[in-house]
Amino acid sequence: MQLAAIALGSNLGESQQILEAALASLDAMPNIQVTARSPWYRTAPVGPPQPDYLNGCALLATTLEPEALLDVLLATEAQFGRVRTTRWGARTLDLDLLLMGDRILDTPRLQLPHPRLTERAFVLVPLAAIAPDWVEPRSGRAIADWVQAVDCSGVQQL
Ligand code: A4P
Ligand code: MG
Repeated sequence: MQLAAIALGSNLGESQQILEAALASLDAMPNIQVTARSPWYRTAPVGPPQPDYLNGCALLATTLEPEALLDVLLATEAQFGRVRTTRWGARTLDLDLLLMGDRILDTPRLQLPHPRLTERAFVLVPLAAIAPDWVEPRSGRAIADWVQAVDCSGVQQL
């Protein structure tokens, strides 16, 4: 078993229902258990002008290898109607793999830890709510430290 941290986001459609359904769908898989989940947060969009997002994070216990877990996340996005248009554009469901144990991976398909994890309040605030002591392995600094280094004013708990 490995522990993985994922980020969930949506800013199109019935976002809260979509996020809840995505978590339930992941938890229903035989090789994944959702062991912790953050509250949902309304967040100001980063990138091009678009509606506010709902964001949250969850911890998954899984026997899957990172690449296989990414496949599950991409399939779950597709199941909930994600259509890729512009990079950083509006989406019904975005699932990012943030951390998996202390693994570091740099392949074209998968970078671990997620390369923008330490810059983004919409990821760090929910992650700090459930995993403040998790050490980001590239930097050696805990999530609780990273969240103090970003501007969290655009992130409001529902
Ligand atoms: N990929 C590589 N590493 C990873 C990883 N650790 N987790 C590859 C997930 N995917 C990873 O992703 C493109 C490809 O990245 C995947 O197929 C996978 O092979 P994508 O989800 O299609 O692309 P994207 O999400 O449009 O682009 P990108 O650069 O991943 O955007 P982000 O970083 O996900 O940002 N503002 C607010 N407030 N809240 C948000 O949630 N999200 C974004 C998207 C922009 N602004 C936002 C939010
Ligand atoms: Mg993404």
